[in-house]
Amino acid sequence: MKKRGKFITFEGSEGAGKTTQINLLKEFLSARNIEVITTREPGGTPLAEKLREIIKHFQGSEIVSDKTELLLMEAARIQHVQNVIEVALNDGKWVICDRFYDSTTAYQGYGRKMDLDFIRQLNAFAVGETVPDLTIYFDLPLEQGFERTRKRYADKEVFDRFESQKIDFYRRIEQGFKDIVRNNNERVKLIDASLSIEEVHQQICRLVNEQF
Ligand code: Z5A
Repeated sequence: MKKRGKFITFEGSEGAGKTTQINLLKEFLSARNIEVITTREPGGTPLAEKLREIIKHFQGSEIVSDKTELLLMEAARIQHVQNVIEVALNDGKWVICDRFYDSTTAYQGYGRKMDLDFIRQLNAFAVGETVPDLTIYFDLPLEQGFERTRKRYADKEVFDRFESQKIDFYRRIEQGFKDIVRNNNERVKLIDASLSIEEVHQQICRLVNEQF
């Protein structure tokens, strides 16, 4: 039987640099002959990607309840864990995932002000034993993240359901992530995401070398 792979998740606010760094970590690990898959949430399977589209871009006069958003996130996660993450880990591959259940705690729990204990139970129901071996939290002042994504927004006429939220929503999420880091200090490690792309990459490589 193959040795089970490692499961690494990246968390942080919008524009923190997660996607950029996931690609660099994949290159770093591949150069060490480690088989890696990269994936994202919500999404990662055909059905979960359809749910992502609905979660992010549903338009029309019908109001999307926060409860619906939460359950769609978890439904997408169940598909993803079962059909992609577990399969890869059991096959000895490492999995790097852009956001995972800490985002649900931060966005739906702190951001949408939904019951944190209920979210903890739902997260556990969705993932079972599939918990990350390491979570890297990208610490970046909100304004700096907004500045990084500003160019992307300049050409946009329609914003998705998260991009159109007010600053208070994002402040609550930031607080949520800070609490998650403090309460899970064995699993969740904070890096300074305000540095250059190369310096952030070096911090991540150091962490990965230390942990595994
Ligand atoms: N969501 C949720 O509510 N509940 C959940 O359970 C889950 C998710 C799983 C997914 O959106 C949304 O779903 C998200 C939370 C919610 N909504 N929000 N906000 P997404 O996947 O579209 O968005 P994102 O995860 O926030 O990713 P992002 O905006 O693409 O940011 P990123 O991946 O962290 O950053 P990046 O694309 O790598 O970099 C952004 C720009 O900065 C880019 O131009 C880079 O070239 C630049 N960059 C990157 N690093 C640096 C450094 N170090 N210096 C300078 N510039 C840099």
